[in-house]
Amino acid sequence: MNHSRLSNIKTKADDLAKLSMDKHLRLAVTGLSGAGKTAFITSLVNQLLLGAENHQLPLWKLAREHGFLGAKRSPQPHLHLASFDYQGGLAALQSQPPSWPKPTHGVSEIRLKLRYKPQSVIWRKLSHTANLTLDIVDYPGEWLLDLPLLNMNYQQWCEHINTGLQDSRKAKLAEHWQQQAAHLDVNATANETQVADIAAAYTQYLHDCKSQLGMHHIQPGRFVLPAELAGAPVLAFFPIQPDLASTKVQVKNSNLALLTERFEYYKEHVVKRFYQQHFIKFDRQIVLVDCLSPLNNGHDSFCDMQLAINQILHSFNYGQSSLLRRLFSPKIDKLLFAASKADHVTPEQHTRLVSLLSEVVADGKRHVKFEGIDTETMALASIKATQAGTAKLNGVNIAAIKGILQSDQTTQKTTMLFPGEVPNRLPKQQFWQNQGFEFSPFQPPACSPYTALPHIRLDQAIEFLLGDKFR
Ligand SMILES: Nc1nc2c(ncn2[C@@H]2O[C@H](COP(=O)(O)OP(=O)(O)OP(=O)(O)O)[C@@H](O)[C@H]2O)c(=O)[nH]1
Ligand SMILES: [Mg+2]
Repeated sequence: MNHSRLSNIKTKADDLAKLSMDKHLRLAVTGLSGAGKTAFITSLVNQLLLGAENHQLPLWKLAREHGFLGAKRSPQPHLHLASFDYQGGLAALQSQPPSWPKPTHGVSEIRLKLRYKPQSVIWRKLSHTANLTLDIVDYPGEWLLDLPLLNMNYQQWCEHINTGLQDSRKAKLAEHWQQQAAHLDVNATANETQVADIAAAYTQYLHDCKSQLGMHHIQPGRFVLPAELAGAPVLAFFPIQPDLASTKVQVKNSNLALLTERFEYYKEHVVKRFYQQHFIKFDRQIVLVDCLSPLNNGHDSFCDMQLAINQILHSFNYGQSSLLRRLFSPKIDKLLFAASKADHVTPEQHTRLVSLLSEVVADGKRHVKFEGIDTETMALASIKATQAGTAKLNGVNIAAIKGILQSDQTTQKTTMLFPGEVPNRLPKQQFWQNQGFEFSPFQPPACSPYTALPHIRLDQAIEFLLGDKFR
């Protein structure tokens, strides 16, 4: 064989090796509003960008064995989307006093290219280094709650909202909107102004449910965080009494026809588009659940969080799939359930937090396991804001946490506290009557540009979510 043919074959083999060494992974970071998605993404990106210099990742095998060479930001795939504001989040964390990255108001994405030494001997023979492209999308948690709407028609949605009003506290907040809605003649010719006014009252009701009751079940989610849809007629609808909402007997051009049409338009053009653009193409998923804030807010808030998170899990695509099938119809094949903000409780309570989370997500987990996918449950803190220590109570040493409470931002006073015992099972009503839980938000830690953000088990999460990709 002549020299040029040999080198040609070698180039082709190198190209082939390069092709198979360049892997791609889309990570779904899922969670209700305030669960800690943006903090997780910020910390994950930070840990990866600090590369081989980051010595805070002992539970990630690749980093432990010096196989991780580093990461860089790459141009994101969708040019019409905002870029994830990593720099903004980091600047907030590094400011004096430090503050948390801002709540999310729209979709953004970030792409990282990770370079590593392949772990398997065979791959290493083909190439000394390989790349993994990692895509992550951030979005407001509220928008996720709209996914279950895709399986409902207008009347079913009215029934769903009506059932929720059996909760007396919600019913109280709904009074103003319902009084206004009672004056609407559903069969009269559509009156856009009246419909817009009632929709505004319904939107206010959703805001009140969120701020006063700590409820997550805010539907439609765009009503509270409309982004570019603010003021658009697609957000001017609301649920009515289910018996009046039949989609079969509708007078043409009536108020009912208008409400139904807007509901369907919202599903088709807002929810489905969001879903198709961002939610059907994932390979791995982390579901972040803040179990602690609802423990503060009471029984109804806790049940509402549980229902919301389990409903959402039915909206994703799960299942094992071959390499070829993954190219055309990717499915999530590994899912991590993570109890976020674990730095709010003392370390020996993390096992209780994990047991609690397992019960919270039991329904969704059954659904996912049925598809044969690999799941794990853990407690983590993306950005660790407290230190574990001990405090003396009545002469006895008890485990405690210490940090600067968000409420002490001006004085910067350090507080040592024991937040209460995390229940290891789904708590009953009595939990809030007898014991309760004192969850107080902490200021983030003082962060330096030269060291990675402090965390709890973020490396274990990386190992589970990405570990097998580095073979
Ligand atoms: N102590 C502690 N607090 C955290 C951590 N992660 C998030 N938080 C707190 O939770 C708040 C909400 O976190 P985000 O990351 O903004 O939550 P999100 O899921 O992105 O919320 P949306 O954007 O509203 O959907 C933060 O502002 C912090 O107060 C953590 O690891 N430790
Ligand atoms: Mg966010």
